[in-house]
Amino acid sequence: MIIVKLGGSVITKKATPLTINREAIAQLATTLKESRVPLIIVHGAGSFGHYNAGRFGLDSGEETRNPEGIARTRDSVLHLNLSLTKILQESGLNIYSFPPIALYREGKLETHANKVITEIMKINLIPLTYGDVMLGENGFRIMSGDVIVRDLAILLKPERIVFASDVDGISEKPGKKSPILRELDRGMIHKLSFSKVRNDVTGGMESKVLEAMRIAGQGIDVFFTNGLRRDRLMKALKGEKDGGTVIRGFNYEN
Ligand code: IP8
Repeated sequence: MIIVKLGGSVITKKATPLTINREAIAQLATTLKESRVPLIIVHGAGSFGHYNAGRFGLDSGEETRNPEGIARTRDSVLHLNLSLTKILQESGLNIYSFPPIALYREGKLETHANKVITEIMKINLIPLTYGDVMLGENGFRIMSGDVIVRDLAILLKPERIVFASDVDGISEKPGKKSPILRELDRGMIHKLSFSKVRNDVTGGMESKVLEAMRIAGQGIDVFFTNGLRRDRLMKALKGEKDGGTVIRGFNYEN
């Protein structure tokens, strides 16, 4: 099984609030279908959730007590989820979508999540969940889809993880001049610098790379690929080189 994170930068037009990227979703749906790999999909909130979370000052680090902010952010995430599910479904992917709260209790992934996902996948349905405003241990907070991917990876030990965004992979510095790294290892992390995060309340690429390192530390390969490019996404799904940047799985003891 492979866990794919469909980043908000692929499925929405990040610079335009509340706008989905219909063409990109239809194209990636075809690639996902053609890959024929058993999938779990987690999607980001893009110009839906991040827009409203930003507008109402909700932050991933802190508990939030703004009922209108929570309601509006959730509403926009649900809207995106429904639109995405519909397009994936129309492309022939049989999606079973559910909110992450179905898997968590007091901010922690429950072990019964394993059974939920296994039962869904047993009959060739594709589990789909998403970054959301979640009820955690101490009230509501924004939970990034990246954190859900990390928690699911640790619980389910998939073959690999694919983070799909609108760039080809990770480079040492932001900007087009710095080439995409084929592989990234622990020792290189401190050398990386990231562009300033805009329209994103959960920390953008930097926090994604940190979550990816935690996943790789469980012995699972993590790929960063461009979800807008069919060839690259397909290679990453298949675990082939040139799919983007890969962080090879390792064990902390080594
Ligand atoms: O886009 C963020 O999820 P992400 C969730 O996966 C909300 O980081 C509600 C902004």
